[in-house]
Amino acid sequence: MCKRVITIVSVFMLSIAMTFSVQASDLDTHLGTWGELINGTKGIDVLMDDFEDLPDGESLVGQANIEDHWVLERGSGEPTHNMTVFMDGGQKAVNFGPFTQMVSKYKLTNRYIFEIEGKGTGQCFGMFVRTTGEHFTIGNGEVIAFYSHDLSDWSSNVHMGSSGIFLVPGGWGSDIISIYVKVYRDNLETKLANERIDIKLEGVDFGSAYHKITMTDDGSVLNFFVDEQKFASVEMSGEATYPDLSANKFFKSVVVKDSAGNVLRNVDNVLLSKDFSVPLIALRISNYAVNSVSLREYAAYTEPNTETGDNASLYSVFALLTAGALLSLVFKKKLYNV
Ligand SMILES: [Ca+2]
Repeated sequence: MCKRVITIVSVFMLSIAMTFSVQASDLDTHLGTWGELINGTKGIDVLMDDFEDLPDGESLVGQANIEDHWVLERGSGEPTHNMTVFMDGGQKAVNFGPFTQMVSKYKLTNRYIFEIEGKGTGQCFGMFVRTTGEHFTIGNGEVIAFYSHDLSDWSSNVHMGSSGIFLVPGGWGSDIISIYVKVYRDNLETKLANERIDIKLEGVDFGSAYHKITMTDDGSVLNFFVDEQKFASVEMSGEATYPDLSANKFFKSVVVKDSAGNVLRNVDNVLLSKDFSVPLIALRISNYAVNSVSLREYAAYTEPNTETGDNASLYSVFALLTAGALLSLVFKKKLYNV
């Protein structure tokens, strides 16, 4: 009887442990070392909008609670240039039409998470971090917004934007997410070019359902997730300036790695802002649906307090010794009946 109860309890405990081990996502594990959310430059700890309070069919442009935190910009000349609220499966999302962008008003210097729930397979939707927020004026006098073609290579539609690193979900296959690194190329009149790294994700279809796409940034390493599973990291280092494009500082190079830590690409002369990051989303052509967008800031990174860790270890050892002493007393009493 007693043995059966112990077996049942053991199986129950084991199944709980297994359930929790399965549920701990890569993102949860990653953020486990990040500490507390803070009241960042926004004055609130979570800047999140699921668009559910906005009127169906209306543009984001003119919505005060959106424009308090985001700069909404559109190309001119076509009525399709819009960001329009629509009902999608019982929830409200925003359809980003051609030549639109939604740019954070904040230059982030703390650690932060930039996250969207998005759906679409257009080649020209980009989710950017580590931009300077500037529209560069390139050699031929063209001003390059983030929804603009950067004129580097007309063989691909996705070469958009001025600075930063951006993700294009589904653009090169419904189960592929592409990482684009903006780079400076002195031999080009436009100076702007891109390095593209495609990553295939098993079981993901960016066109048929909303997927959570997360970019985390601690100031030196970026981590990228789809549905909380990590698919890449980017290590940023060095410093460079390109006075013909910007007065801001940039990292010199990045190393892009897969989720297992294997190096996928080393990229030099990158245009990733060094001193701050302006996150944004932009669409050049086609359409893309965004169900929610959020920015969360965390305190600046500090080394873990190892003294606390040592104390915790000591407490554990003390607890084990105490438990051992109690058990030996119980057994002693049983065996020798003292
Ligand atoms: Ca929504």
